[in-house]
Amino acid sequence: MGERFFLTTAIDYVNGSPHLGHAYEKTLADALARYQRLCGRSVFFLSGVDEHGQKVQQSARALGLEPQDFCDRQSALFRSLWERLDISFDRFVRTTDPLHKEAVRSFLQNLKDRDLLRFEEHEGFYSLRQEQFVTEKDRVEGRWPEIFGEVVPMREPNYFFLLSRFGDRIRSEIESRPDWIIPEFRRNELLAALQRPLQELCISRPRSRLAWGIPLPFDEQYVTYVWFDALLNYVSFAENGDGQSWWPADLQIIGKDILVPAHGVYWPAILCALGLPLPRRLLVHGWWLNRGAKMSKSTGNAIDPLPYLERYGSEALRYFLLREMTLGNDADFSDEKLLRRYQSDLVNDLGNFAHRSLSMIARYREGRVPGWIDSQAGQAEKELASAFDEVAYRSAFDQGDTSTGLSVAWAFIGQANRYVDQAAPWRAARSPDSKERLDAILAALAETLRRIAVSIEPALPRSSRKLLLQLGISERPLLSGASFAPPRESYPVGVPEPLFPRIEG
Ligand code: MET
Repeated sequence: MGERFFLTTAIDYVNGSPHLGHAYEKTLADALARYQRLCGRSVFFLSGVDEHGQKVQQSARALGLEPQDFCDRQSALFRSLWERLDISFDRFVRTTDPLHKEAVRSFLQNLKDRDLLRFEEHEGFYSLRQEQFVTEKDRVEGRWPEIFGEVVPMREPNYFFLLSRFGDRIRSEIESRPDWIIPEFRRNELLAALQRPLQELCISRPRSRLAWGIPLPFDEQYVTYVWFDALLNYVSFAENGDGQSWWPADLQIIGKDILVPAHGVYWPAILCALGLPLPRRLLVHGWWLNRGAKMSKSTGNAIDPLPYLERYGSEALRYFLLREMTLGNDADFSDEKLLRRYQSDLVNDLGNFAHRSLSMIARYREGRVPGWIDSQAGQAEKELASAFDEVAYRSAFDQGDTSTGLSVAWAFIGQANRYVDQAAPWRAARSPDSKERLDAILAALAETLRRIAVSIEPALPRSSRKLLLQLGISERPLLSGASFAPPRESYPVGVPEPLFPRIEG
C-alpha cells in the first residue's frame, strides 16, 4: 500500500433536497479524491448526511413521518444523486448509525470524566434556525443577523463544553500552520474571529424540547447538540475497513458558511479536548449563486442539479462545476454558461480531438496504431511530447484548485488540436512517400489521446475510461504514466464513438 490520503466533506442536513451547492462540494471532493488515486495514493473518501436536530424533526413532522423514516428516505435521495454524479466515496456517513451514536456518547463521557463539561442554567436568546444560543454581541446594528432566523428569549439549564479553555491553544496551533486553510483569506477571517474571547459551547438540548438527537450518556433527559454530534462524524467514521483509524484527515472540504465557528473553532477545540490531532488542511469553498443570490431552501431559489444531469449528463455537469468556480470565491450559475462550456470545451476541444484521432487511425491504418520509431519524430512531435505541463497540473490539484488544473489539461488539448491541423495527416495520406510520416503522426495522436485521458480523469472519469478502453487500456490510470512514451509495437484501437453529443441551445 502506498501513501495514504484521507479526505472528508461536510455532511448535509437531510431536511431539504440536495441542490447544486451540495453537488459542487461533493464533486470537488470527488475530483480531489480521484486526483490522489491518480497519484498512486490509497485514498479514503468520507462523505454523507447529517440527520439529527430540530429542523429534521420538524420536516419529518410536517410530512407526518417518524424522523427515522424521513431520514431513511432523504438519505437515499442524497446518496443516489451522488451515485449518479459518480462520487466515489468509500464510506457514506449517516449520523443515525448506531456506531456513530455510541462513539458520540463515549466522547461525551470522556469530556465529562475530565471535567470539561459544566451544567448550568443559561438565560439568553436562542436562534431557532441555527439551533443555538446567541448573545447580544451577535446583534448587528441592533438586529439579529438573518442567518439566525427567528430569535427567542430562552432560559434553560444545559451542559456546556468549556470551549474557552482551548482558545489560546487553537489560536497558536492555527498560527503555526500557515497553509492550514485554503484559500488564505479565510484563515485571516478565522484568526480575526479567534481574537475575541470564546464563549462556552452549549452541547445539550432538553429532550422536552427536542427528542431527535443522541441522548447524553450521563443524563438521558438531554440530547446532544446537533453540531457537536455532526462534527464527530469525521472521527467516528474514520475507519476504512482495515480496523484502523485514518484520522487525522489530510483534507477537510467545507463551505465558507461553516468555517467560523464550526470547523475553525469548535472542531479544533473538541479535538484538542479529546487529545486528537487537528486535520492537516481545510479547504473552504464559496457558493454557487443563482443570479447573484445565495441558494437556500428558505428563499426557494435552490437549483436542482437533476434536470442538468439529465440534459447534459454527469460528466458535463461535473466538468462545468469544477472548471467554472474559482476556488474559494462564489460563482454564478447559468444554463447559458453550462451550454457554452459544453459546446466549446467538451464537444469541440476534447470530443473533436478524440474523434478525429481515432477515426484517422481507423481510416488510414485499419484501426491499428503504428509502432513508434524515435527517429521519425520531428520538431512538432517533440513539442507535443512536452505540451502537458504536469508540474502546473499537479500543483493546482495539490491545492484543490480544479479550475486551474483543468485549464492546464485544456491547454494541452488545445495544443493537440493545433498539432493535427499543422501535421495534416490527410495530406501525408495522399502521398505514397509519406508513409513513415503518417505512421509517426498517428502514433503521436494515439499517445496524446492516452495522456489526455489520464489528465481528465479527476473531472471526467467516464470519458477517461471510455477513451482508455478505446485505446485498449483497461488498467487504472496513473499520473506517473502521463508522460509521452508511445509503444514501439503496433496495437489495435476501438471504433470511435462520440463522447459528447451535440446539444442545441
Ligand atoms: N450539516 C451541516 C450543514 O449542512 C454540516 C455539518 S458538517 C460536520 O451545514
